[in-house]
Amino acid sequence: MEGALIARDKVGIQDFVLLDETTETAFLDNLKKRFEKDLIYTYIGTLVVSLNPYKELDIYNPLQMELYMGVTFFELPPHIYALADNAYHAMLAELNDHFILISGESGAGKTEASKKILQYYAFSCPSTARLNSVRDKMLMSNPVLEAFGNAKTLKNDNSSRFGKYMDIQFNSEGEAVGGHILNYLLEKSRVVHQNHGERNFHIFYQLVEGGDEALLRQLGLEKDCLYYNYLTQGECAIVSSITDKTDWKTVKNALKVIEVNESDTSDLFGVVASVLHLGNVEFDPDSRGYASLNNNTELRWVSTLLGVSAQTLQEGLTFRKIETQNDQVFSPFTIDHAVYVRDALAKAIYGRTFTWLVHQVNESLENKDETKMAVIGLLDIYGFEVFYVNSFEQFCINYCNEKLQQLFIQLTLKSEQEEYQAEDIEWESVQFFNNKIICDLVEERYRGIISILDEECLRPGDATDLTFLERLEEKMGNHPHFVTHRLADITTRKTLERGDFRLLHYAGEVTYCVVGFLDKNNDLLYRNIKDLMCQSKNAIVRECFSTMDPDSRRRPETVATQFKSSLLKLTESLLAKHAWYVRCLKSNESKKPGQLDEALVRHQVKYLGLMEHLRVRRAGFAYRRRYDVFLQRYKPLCPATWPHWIGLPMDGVEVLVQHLGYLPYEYKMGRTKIFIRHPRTLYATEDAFERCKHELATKLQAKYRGY
Ligand code: AOV
Ligand code: MG
Repeated sequence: MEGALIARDKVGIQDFVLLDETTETAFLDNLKKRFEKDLIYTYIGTLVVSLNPYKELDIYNPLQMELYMGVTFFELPPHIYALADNAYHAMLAELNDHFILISGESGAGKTEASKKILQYYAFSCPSTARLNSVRDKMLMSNPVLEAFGNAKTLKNDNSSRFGKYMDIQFNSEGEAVGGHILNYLLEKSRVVHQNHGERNFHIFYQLVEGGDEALLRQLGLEKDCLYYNYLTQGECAIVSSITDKTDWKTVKNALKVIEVNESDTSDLFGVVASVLHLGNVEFDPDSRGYASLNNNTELRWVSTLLGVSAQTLQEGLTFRKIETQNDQVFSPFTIDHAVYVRDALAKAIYGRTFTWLVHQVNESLENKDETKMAVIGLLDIYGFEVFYVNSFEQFCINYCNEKLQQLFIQLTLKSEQEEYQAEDIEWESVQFFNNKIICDLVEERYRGIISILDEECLRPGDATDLTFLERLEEKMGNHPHFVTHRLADITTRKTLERGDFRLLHYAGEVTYCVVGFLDKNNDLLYRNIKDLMCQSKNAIVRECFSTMDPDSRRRPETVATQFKSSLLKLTESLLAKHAWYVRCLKSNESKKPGQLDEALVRHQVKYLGLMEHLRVRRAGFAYRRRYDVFLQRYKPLCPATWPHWIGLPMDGVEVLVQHLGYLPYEYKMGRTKIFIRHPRTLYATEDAFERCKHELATKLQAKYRGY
């Protein structure tokens, strides 16, 4: 599993570890050469680099899957199946938990990779008739969660707007017996607002486009996406690459597979429709300029679908009732305020329903009676993203990517170091850019951006987004990764607005606009609206609102703090597992098939730390392999080991490499493995092996011709 036994071929090198030079140019040349031949996967040792081809390749069929089952890592051309298969067999052999970290920026191919891995397990793992349903549920959880949690953005037509970590649980027979999903921070703001060229979550369009007449009538919906305010802000409701109608059928079927019953399904569509109706609830100024409902039809639909009183809902959207000891005071809303409350309700209903859906998937995937032996976790989270305007959501998403990069750094350095130590081999360290400084900047207690944001959120009185920015400026001072208008030099100042701050992330700089930070972090909903939802006759809404606020007197944790804690928990659990990596690269910004934008790819190679990873792999010893495996492959090269070696594999390897003329500095003998310093040494051995095979084959042919 550790290093390639594959020599150069016409289509570049299959493992970067075997490149002659470790320059960025050589790295990119190799990627390019392979990409031109539709070879999108290349290894760095056991890490898979994947370059998005933006076109369907015929490399994911059952025949291919079969090919990769049970073969050692480097016997076949690089493939994500090889990684999946090796993680699986390692888990079975070592009886411990593994996880596959799939990372890369938005649109690089993470979600596709995670689906391919899941499909591979569904195909290749043994299964009994009873366990087939677990397999189907696992596969079918994808279209459901994607419908509700993915959307078209400017970066990706099917962009994940939530983070997902899925454990696949196996028994000792290697059968998949259950699963569990953890979801991270859904980008709820999309429900009520989409930037130009972007869409709301897929499910809305699927329902409107795909729902049959009877269902739409029952939900009071028009068969026209353009009719709905929440679907039209991005001005791209219909996109040719997205097949809403067909996807609707898949989702409906998938809901059955994951055991959402008819009544829940009907309530679920009720929620989706109620959000659309809410978006069309509009306000006009009354005689005093306060908000009054301009049309009751949409509100009545919301009240019907959610099973709540229309009167109370209308009141909740237009004024606040403040109870004093002897009196009731009515405080009417301005139009902006009413819109704000309406949107907050839409986001809350949708966000909580999404969490309900994940619970539902988990219940159906729950392993009820099998003994779980170990798990393979799949991590597929929203990738690093930079838009023209970046807000609280991008701040959270990019912070999450910093954490994953930090995890990668910790694990790759750690495991490499541990291996050398375990094998008693001297270790030469390689310099990394350690992004811990940026993680700290965001998350450090009392001093980090999240803490300062929370303080402002809790500060009574005049706290605003701009006072938050001022506090940041006071506290961050001259932090090398933080810039604002006030702290910037003249050249930078031109590109920064007064309400912006800029973070120099590991993957590049991002300018965040502070507008909405406090609000989104607080994510508050008025008490009376919450109470109303607790009385909803829609079972999902009732459940979501009554069970999720167990202690309503305590102020809930802010969004960013909750997110930070959940990422911390995730990191801790992942550190206890064996890691495998897929690093996804985006080939071009315009989603064009087969096109490679060299500058874009080079930038990703840089910030993902691929060159450093490669150097670490090669620092001391580029290649290592267990004695028995090495001996088994190369023993024909030495008369003393061919056809059989009697004795310890380690001694056999020593005899073999002496015979091959390895110089002392070229290799080291560890406890269980041979370590080879330079790929050239291995090339020579591999070339000799190829010649030897050829000679043997010729001899055999001659022998048969003789008969
Ligand atoms: P992401 O998950 O990394 O972005 P996706 O996996 O959704 O990116 O990939 C984006 C698009 O690229 C897909 O919809 C496909 O059209 C194409 N694509 C990706 N991988 C492949 C592949 N192996 N073969 C063919 N096409 C592919 V995000 O969720 O936005 O961070 O947030
Ligand atoms: Mg994705």
